[in-house]
Amino acid sequence: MIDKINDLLRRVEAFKPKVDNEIEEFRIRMLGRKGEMNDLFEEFKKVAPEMKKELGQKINALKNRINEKIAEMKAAAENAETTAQSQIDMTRPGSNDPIGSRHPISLVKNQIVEIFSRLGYTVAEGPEIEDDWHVFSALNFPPEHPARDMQDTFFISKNPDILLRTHTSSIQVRTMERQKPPIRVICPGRVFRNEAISYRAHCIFHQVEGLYIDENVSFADLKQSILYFAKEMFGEKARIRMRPSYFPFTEPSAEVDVSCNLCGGKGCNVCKHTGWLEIMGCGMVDPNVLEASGIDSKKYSGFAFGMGVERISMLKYGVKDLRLYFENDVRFLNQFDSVY
Ligand code: 2NM
Repeated sequence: MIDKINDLLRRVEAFKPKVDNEIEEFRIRMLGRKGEMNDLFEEFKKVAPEMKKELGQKINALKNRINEKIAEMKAAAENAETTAQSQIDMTRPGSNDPIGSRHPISLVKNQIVEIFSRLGYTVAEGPEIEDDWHVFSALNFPPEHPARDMQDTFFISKNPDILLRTHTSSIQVRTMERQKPPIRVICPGRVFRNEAISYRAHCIFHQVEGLYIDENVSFADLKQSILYFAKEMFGEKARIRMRPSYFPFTEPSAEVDVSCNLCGGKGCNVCKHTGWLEIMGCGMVDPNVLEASGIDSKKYSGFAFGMGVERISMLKYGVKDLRLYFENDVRFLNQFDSVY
């Protein structure tokens, strides 16, 4: 029996784990229910009584040594792990997370706002859920106007009429109600119209509208402001023309065209061989609209204009299909740089 004990001790001392989980295997093989120590204890039962004291001490010493050895091996394994961690090169450059680019709608919206801010306009915002007064009635829409139809406008409730705004003019009404002239505001925001989605229409889109009210504001002021905007947005060579039009809230009203920036006005596919691209509507604010918001139309006059951000962005970047703007395909979005 003494040989067996010495042999086991030698094997315990010689044991070197190659991987960490061999330590646990070793513990089970030595100390487990069917392990080598158990065999020894079984054999010990049969040992002659006069040998029991000496052999008992040796077996106990062996068992202690095994426990000690296991603790040593575990400590060494842990130590190796810490050493490995401390060998990570902390000076290596980190991996780069791409931060993306600003959406072309935000880009163009910011640019429009920035151009008008140079003319002294400040940004005003308002609620997307509006009442009839701020979207229609205060803007001189007659009671039977088609925009008031459920077909064209998303109503949340009828009587009282609560709806999703169909233009950001409601922000301008709120501004006129709140502020005394002179007023110079630029109003960006989402608007909602009940339209089928196509390459040129969506039920949610973005507008920027502007309003300028003071004494002696004229149509000439309007035209020069729009020309300045067109040159800043589409380049110094841009020219504009105005065509008579109709809006309930302006009189006179006009549509604004900019010379096609792709063909320089010679005629191409984008401008449908006319040399002109329609970019916005505008006009002199109707006296009824001024009075509805508590502004003296005898003393003050003003102009207003409105444009679709998607449309401006499509014309500026030559994007042929509106749906690209809300598919969130990074191959499309990556193509726009984020100066604004
Ligand atoms: C347009 C075209 C023409 C407009 C008018 C007003 C207000 F509030 F002053 F009456 N806000 N926006 C306006 C005028 C909007 O968008 C095509």
